[in-house]
Amino acid sequence: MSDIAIKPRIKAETKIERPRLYKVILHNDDFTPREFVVAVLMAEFNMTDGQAHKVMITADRLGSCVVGVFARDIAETKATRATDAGRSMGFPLLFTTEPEE
Ligand code: NFA
Repeated sequence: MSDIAIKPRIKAETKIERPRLYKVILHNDDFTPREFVVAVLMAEFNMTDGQAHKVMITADRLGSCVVGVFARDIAETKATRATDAGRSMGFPLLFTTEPEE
């Protein structure tokens, strides 16, 4: 008989879920100047003038627009910084985050 003991092992299955991504959403308002919204989008979200214009116009027409999708902490930091940029100028500009489905 063999001296090698074989221990049965049950390997625990560890399901690793990839971290959720978060949308940053730009909300329309009646006061923030269009060009200011575009400037904030370019500065905080590294958009070109053309990309920023499209997002700004979409939010203006529909009420809101997804600006981009990021890891949670990055989405929250960008939304906060962009909202604060408006507030610092007295504008009600608002960016929020929400998890992707
Ligand atoms: N609705 C604003 C205006 O006409 C522009 C705006 C667009 C503000 C998108 C906020 C978001 N001055």
